[in-house]
Amino acid sequence: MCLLCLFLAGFISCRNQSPSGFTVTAEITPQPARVGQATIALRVTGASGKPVTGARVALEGNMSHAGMAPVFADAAEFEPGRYRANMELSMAGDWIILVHVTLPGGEKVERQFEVKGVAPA
Ligand SMILES: [Cu+2]
Repeated sequence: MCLLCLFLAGFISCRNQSPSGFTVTAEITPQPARVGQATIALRVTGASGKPVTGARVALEGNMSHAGMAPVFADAAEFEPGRYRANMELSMAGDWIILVHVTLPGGEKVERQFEVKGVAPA
């Protein structure tokens, strides 16, 4: 459940705080988002803002309407605690991106953020 999603000039930020302070912040380019390939960069931090390294991060894109197959993408770590994936946004409209994180210890955490108003190509 997304507690606070902010949409700020070229920056989509979603902070979901769990008791352990686990946070995922997402940034999507291009801005504004449009149909086609998007790059999603994620910053994963744990308690006290420490980067979470060595996690497995998989993305699942769903649209807000029913009857459409989800789009999947795996994110690769390119800097400590920062992960990046390319995702094909195949339709204009509102998307919800689920972030499945498997921590190095095997614990699974899920976060989500919204990408609203993806424009036609
Ligand atoms: Cu759709």
